[in-house]
Amino acid sequence: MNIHAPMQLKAKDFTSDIKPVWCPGCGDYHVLMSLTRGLAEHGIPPEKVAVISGIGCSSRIPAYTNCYGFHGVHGRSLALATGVKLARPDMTVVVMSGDGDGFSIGGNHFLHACRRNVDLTYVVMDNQVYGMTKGQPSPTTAPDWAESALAPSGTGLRPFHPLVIALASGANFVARAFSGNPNETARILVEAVRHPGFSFVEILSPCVTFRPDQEEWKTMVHPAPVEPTDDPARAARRIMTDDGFNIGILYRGNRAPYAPKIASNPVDASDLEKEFAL
Ligand SMILES: Cc1ncc(C[n+]2csc(CCOP(=O)(O)OP(=O)(O)O)c2C)c(N)n1
Ligand code: SF4
Repeated sequence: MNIHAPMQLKAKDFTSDIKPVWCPGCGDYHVLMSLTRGLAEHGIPPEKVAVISGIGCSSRIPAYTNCYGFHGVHGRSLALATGVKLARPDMTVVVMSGDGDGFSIGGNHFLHACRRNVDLTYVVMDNQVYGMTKGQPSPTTAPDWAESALAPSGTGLRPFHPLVIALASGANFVARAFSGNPNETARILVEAVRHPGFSFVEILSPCVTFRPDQEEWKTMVHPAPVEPTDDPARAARRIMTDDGFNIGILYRGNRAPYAPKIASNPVDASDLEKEFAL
């Protein structure tokens, strides 16, 4: 028997029996479906997968999977995931975040995770709003969105461009998906998980409660009209000039993942404790 051959798994093998509490119609239901389908297709059993998150509606996802999980603190999922992957390189580590969690409080961690290129898959469910805390603008909100009491005339601020920032910071795989296309999203997630190094996938995932205008996204998304490139400058130019609704794999890099040598004689924690004793 070839123990390295992918196993025949089904999406339900990755689904827990906890019922999601998202609002009816939230895009995150489809993201959960795509994630469990994608992991089944990848063929690694749930006990070899860790799903790590921060805080937000989107970050509830680990509880709804049957994998190892960590629902961490706001904006710090990448630090947790980096630790898990470096300590257990045999695990597949997927990080699930929202645009507030990932680009505001977690923005600095995002830059350095791209730069480090540890073999992680980072998925941000972008609904251009803070859903869990009732609809404040996030870093990806358009400047003229004026439905929040906190910014009644819009923020007037230039939105953050996650895909270009990921490229400029060194991410090794960059893609955009739409929650309303779960088969296509599952396919992109499989490729992201299989690609070595730091893979970043932005999933446009509507918040039906605070951004009902995002209903329109299903008519606006379209397949990216170009093949993925391994030239980051080319990918950045394309992404900077697209309409924000190009769906597909946009960049596949060749950088070797960061994999530090684990010391053969690890430090004993009790020795460290003695050094710092007062
Ligand atoms: C340190 C800290 N600051 C603020 C919060 C409050 N908070 C919880 S979720 C959230 C925003 C979540 O937005 P996003 O990541 O976009 O996820 P969504 O709910 O839209 O899926 C904020 C500000 C918190 N839990 N912890
Ligand atoms: S508030 Fe928005 S993001 Fe949160 S569960 Fe409801 S629809 Fe989804």
